[in-house]
Amino acid sequence: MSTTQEKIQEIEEELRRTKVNKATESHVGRLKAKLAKLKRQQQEQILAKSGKGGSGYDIKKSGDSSVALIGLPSVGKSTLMGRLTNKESKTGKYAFTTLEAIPGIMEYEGTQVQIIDLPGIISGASKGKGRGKQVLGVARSADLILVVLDVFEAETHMRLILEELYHFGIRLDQEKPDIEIEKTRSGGIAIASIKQLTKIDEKTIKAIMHEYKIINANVTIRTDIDADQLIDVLEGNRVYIPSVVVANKVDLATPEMIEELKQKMRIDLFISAETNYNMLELKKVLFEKLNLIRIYLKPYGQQPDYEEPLIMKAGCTVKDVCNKLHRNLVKEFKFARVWGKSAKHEGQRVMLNHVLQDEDVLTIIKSRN
Ligand SMILES: Nc1nc2c(ncn2[C@@H]2O[C@H](COP(=O)(O)OP(=O)(O)O)[C@@H](O)[C@H]2O)c(=O)[nH]1
Ligand SMILES: [Mg+2]
Repeated sequence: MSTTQEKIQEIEEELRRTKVNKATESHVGRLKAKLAKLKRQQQEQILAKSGKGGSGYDIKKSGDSSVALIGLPSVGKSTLMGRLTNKESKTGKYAFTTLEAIPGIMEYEGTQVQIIDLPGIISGASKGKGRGKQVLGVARSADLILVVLDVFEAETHMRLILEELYHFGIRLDQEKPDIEIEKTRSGGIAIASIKQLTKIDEKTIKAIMHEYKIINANVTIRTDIDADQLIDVLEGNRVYIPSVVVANKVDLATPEMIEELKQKMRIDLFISAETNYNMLELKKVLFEKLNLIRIYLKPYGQQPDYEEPLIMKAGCTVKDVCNKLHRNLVKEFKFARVWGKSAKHEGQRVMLNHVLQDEDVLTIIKSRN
């Protein structure tokens, strides 16, 4: 019997050897599915061994949204955290200074954003090295990941971070594939794709699904997916999180260096936590990327509350608002009235599934019983 690790290596070797073309596509798809299953097994074994999370990582969510700081040790995460929030996090000149996850609050335009300072991640973090499991665990539940790079090592750091996040099931800046799988009793696999599929064919889809023991199903695909994305959906447990990438310590870099880096990779902002350079701009970029909207609640027969808007995620519905306000509100809901961008006319009568937009005014009417 070979070990999980040996099986993984065998398949990775075969994948490297195999040229991808029409003739091999479905075989490659099946190999990738096998690989994903083995890696999940391996991950489960490692995480079972590495034990419980320990203190400091059960972050209580506060604020309207949360941002996790991810970067290698000593790139300036804690210094940056102190700049963005009203809370100072301990810093030091040696690695692993941050011993736990420290939350703070960043205020911006009436919105409270929770910023979470984390220990630096190192190579192998997704396999549990250097408290990697806890750090990545916090990152998984964040609304946004702020990737902090050292401007002098931006490329290598980015590669390492992307790899560790990927192995931990975090899909950065990827749209969640829209796929519905409805298992049936017979008839094989019937595929309906709304968009034209340019990266995967029917035979490969079926081969991968067979690998997950799905023989009969109606599959509806609304994203131009590739094999890896289909495997992600079948594996489940993946999270799709947007990111902002910053290069820190630019006070030490030359303009030429910065220009060269800009050409090579995506950096959303060059900053210096030490000198405060671009801090306001960073707050703005984070806020925009979080994609939040303001809803003004108007109690029945009264004026809207423009002072303290309810902060919601873009794309939210009246139901989401009800759930945020009170856990029984959905049950007591009769209808709502909306004024603003999402309303067809002022005071439009809407139900729970109505999608709201920034600066809408909303009145919720409860049924009396
Ligand atoms: N020159 C310079 N040094 C910085 C900057 N940001 C942080 N540092 C320094 O880098 C070291 C590590 O910072 P720290 O915030 O503890 O990094 P962390 O391990 O990522 O949390 C400290 O000595 C900081 O003073 C910066 O923008 N410019
Ligand atoms: Mg730190």
